[in-house]
Amino acid sequence: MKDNTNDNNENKKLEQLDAYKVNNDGTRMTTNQRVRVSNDEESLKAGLRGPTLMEDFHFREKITHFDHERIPERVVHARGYAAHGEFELYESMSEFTRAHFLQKAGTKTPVFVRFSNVVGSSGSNDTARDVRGFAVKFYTEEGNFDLVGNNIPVFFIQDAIKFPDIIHAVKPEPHNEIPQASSAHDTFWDFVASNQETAHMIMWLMSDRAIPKNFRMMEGFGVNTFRFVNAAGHSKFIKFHWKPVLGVHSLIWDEAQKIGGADPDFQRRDLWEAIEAGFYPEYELGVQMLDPADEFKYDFDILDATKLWPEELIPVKRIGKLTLNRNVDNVFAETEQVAFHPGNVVPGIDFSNDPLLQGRLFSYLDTQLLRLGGPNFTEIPINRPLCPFHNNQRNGFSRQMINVGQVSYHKNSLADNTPATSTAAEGGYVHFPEKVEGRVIQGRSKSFDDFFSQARLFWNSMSPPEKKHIVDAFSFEVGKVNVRSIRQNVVNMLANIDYTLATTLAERLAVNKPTQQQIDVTASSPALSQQNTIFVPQTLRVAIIIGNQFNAQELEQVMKEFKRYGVRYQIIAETFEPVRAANGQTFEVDATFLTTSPVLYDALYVVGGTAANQAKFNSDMTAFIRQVYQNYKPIGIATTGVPYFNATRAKASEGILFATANPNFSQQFIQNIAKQRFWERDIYI
Ligand code: HDE
Repeated sequence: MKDNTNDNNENKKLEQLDAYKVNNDGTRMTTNQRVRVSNDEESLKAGLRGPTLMEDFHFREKITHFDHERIPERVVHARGYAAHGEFELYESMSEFTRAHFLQKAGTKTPVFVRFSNVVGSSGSNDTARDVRGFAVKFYTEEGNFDLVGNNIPVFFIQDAIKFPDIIHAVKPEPHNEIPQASSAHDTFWDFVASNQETAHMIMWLMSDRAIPKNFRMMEGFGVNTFRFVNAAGHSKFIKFHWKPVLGVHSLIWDEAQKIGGADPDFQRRDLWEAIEAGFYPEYELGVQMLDPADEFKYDFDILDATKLWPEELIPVKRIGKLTLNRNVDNVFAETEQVAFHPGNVVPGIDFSNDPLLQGRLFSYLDTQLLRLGGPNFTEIPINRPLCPFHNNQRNGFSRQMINVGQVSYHKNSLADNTPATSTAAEGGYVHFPEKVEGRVIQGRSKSFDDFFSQARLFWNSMSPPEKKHIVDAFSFEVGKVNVRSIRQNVVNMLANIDYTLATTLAERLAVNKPTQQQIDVTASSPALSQQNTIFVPQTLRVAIIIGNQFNAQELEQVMKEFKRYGVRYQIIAETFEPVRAANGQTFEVDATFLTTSPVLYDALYVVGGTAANQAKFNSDMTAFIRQVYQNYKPIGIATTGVPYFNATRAKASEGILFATANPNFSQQFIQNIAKQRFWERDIYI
């Protein structure tokens, strides 16, 4: 079988979508019946001041269509953003799986990826503290394979039957529909303390992972345990991972909240702009593989989705790269109508008995029936497989296929028993013949009972700044809980994970110290700390704050270095009037102090200078510098910028770099930008 992108790198999914695209530019307006419209501004009336007439079919069609424009938003993951791309395999995985798109090194498969927030409604703020969805649809020659993951490797609950409960608890409270896109409220924390299998997941949720800097710098995880099955029928248990090439980076809470106001579309804008600028987001696909003989080798149950497989125990093998290289043409048609389903697999990829996964296999197809209005959503262009599909399913709302012929049943003699089923050798999907036995029972395996060991493993793995962020996040979130007994229950629960964490919170939240002690786990997993991630300057964004009468040569030298390293920058000034250097050279302004905000940048270059309203300029400069300083970010100070920095009373410390008498300024500044944060900084000025 051929791969789905040809030698010219044309993406077959994009070609398929082309057939459905309509461009209205330069056309005449018509109704949906193709009648040319003569007037689109005045409805048909009985007299100029009279009532509108029923006969006005154009008016009725236009209004009716508008009235029906909305579809239900996703019950979870409503806020999302997507892009097209391709997946290229590094090496053949035929030893482990028969999936065709994983057979030959270099095979490219078109993909569509939708990132999302879980809790907020579709218009909510991007930077809310939340889990992020990372859903990938591979359009393979054997059909669509959906890897519907999150940016956190574990989940809140162990059995899908509790999914409506956790979601009801975290969504806005039903009596007043408050708060939007936030877990910082009574019902969520009541659920947590009443269902302590959530322990591991809430440690991740309170960590920096839940406020990713953007979609390009976060990991993805399949969470549930799947299987690879090879041509000989041998299987491995697997976990899927996505590893971002630019490393895993996060916002800090102060920024996340302020960005929510300054630019609620921060993360979708970031993705859109990176792709438009040719900085294509890249992620490596990794798999952890476990021989079925080792199923019971570890102190966690591999079917329990509240547990991860430590990478130090079971290594992540990187098998290919995903590149997002094209934005959508129409967000509704593509991003909103795309329908993911963990049950969309191809031969060679199979399921485990993870009770969360088993429930998901039911839910996703079911939810699309409501959201997309019936069973024919697989015919919507973004959902169509690349290969033709044939079966005896018929009719339903908005059917588009015109199935010809007399026969729509199996088995038959009239059509020579076609469409015919296929054996495994012919490419048919044959479920892995796992042996199962047991009594019918509503219960949970004892091996799922340890809620705290991995929660503590996670805590042990955090660096000091990461731990501080977790304590602060708990203080914020549980501090928003009104009912004291819930705050107490949460603190008591956390004492199982870390006694010091729990007592610090008890003090901050004015509840009693916990009586229980933490469990005895000393292990840590370095792979879990963002301190050990990749730090590179590429695609980070610098704010250049500037007046007039600066040194043009100095500025140009730094901007040249930015370009060399793929660092993006914006020139920010008092007005949009081009700024003028001491030598008369002018530079275009990208934003003003009014139209942008310091929290939107990764680093700051203080150039300074003169301005028409010097007092206002000085005050705007000081506020900008202080905010960046307090967010631990790198600051570079040009020779003309020194007085502005001094005026803030900020301390010259690590991450604060002066150009004065420093021939290596640009190089060092780039290194600081790559480092992103200087946690040792004393930010209280
Ligand atoms: Fe989902 N989830 N989920 N989920 N999920 C949905 O399907 C569900 C779970 C995830 O961008 C829904 O089409 C159950 C884990 C993503 O369109 C729904 C359980 C993981 C997306 C649903 C889970 C996910 C969804 C809502 C068992 C990480 C967005 C709209 C407890 C591996 C996909 C929809 C997109 C969406 C059910 C748990 C990831 C209701 C029952 C674990 C990324 O079907």
